[in-house]
Amino acid sequence: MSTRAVAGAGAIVIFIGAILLLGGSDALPDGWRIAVIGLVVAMLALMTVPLVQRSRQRRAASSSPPEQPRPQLAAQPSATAATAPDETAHPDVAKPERAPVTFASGLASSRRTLRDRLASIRGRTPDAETWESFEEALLGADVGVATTMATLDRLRSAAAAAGITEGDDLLSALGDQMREVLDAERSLATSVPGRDDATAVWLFVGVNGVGKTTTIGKVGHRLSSSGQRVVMAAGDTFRAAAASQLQTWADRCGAELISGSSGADPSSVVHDAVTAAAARGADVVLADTAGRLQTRKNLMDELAKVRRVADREPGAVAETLLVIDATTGQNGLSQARAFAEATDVTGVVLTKLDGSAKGGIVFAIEAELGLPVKLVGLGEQAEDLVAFDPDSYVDALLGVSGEPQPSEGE
Ligand SMILES: Nc1nc2c(ncn2[C@@H]2O[C@H](COP(=O)(O)OP(=O)(O)OP(=O)(O)O)[C@@H](O)[C@H]2O)c(=O)[nH]1
Ligand SMILES: [Mg+2]
Repeated sequence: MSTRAVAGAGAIVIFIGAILLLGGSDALPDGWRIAVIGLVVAMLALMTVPLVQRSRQRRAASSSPPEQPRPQLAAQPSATAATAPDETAHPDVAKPERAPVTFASGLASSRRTLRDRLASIRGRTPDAETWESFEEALLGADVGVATTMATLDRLRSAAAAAGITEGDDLLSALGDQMREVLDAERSLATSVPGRDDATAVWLFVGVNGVGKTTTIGKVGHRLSSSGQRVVMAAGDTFRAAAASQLQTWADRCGAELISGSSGADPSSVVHDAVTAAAARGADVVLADTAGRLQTRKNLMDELAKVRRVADREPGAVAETLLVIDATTGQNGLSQARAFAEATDVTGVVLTKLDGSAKGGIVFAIEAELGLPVKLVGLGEQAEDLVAFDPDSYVDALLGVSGEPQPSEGE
């Protein structure tokens, strides 16, 4: 029965009871009088119970602490700032010491994969089996069929011309040949020729989850540490958590973040960021963009528009960096082709090389597409970004010189 019904019935019973009781002592026999009194008392008690309950609830509510925000579920690794290490989250917990990440240590697993295959080449006269081992080794490191075949053809000619009769010399010749291919200019521009006064914009593009936002965080860390003033543009307006992920990185390196509302035109966000950066005299704008499939024409057109707008006064696009995940394999090549067509890519950032045995993709990208690999991601921390160094790359990959790293588990 509801509180209202009880109150209504109670009121009627009390009213009738009062008339009967007050109507005169003769109106009711004694037995009935006692029954009516009992009924009235019972109804009064019934009506009081909900009132007492309600007042108890009110008292409890006023003395309880304010409602806490609900704990967030852990986000997907590629989806939010939770993927970025947050030192401020546990200020009292000392970070464990960690060996500095080096290019060679990042290539350890690629080298491990290659080492056994290349071992069969060393110390013996090259024969059909040697060439097969070469082919397997290069394909296994994700150099790709076309580049592997072209490389081995050139190597055969070079070996014949130089009269090479030792497997070790053949490996050295391959190293030389790779260095020749990897001779691109790799510096990162902070100005555009003829537009020195414009604010430099570095645009980061690529498919979903390759590490664009993380790379911006790492690059921001690098630039800020060297005294540059950085503004970040949250050009990924597609994914709700993208701006807050970038905000975490911006906070960490003291950069300013310019973002727009969810679903806003990414071009306008980048334009706002460039305008703000120019007004504040910042050195470079690092512009994030939403991940997109290279096969989606409308999304590639959107990217071309972002680039055009970013390149307008007061900004100038100094770098368009295509971010490629080293674990993706040969699909990275088709990504590179499509993005280069849409946005004039000036360089490649190869991420996640730390978790990949496919370091050969670098060679394929440069040999087939002529795009310089400028930076390499070797982990998830702010410091885990190094410049690409062709000599260390060839040495680490082929084991031509330099001893295997202790981290290789030897
Ligand atoms: N091991 C390793 N992980 C990396 C590296 N770079 C990025 N990651 C991780 O890759 C995941 C995706 O990184 P994001 O920066 O969010 O990738 P994104 O390209 O911005 O993703 P979308 O915006 O969703 O397209 C995160 O878990 C990063 O921590 C790297 O060099 N090494
Ligand atoms: Mg992102």
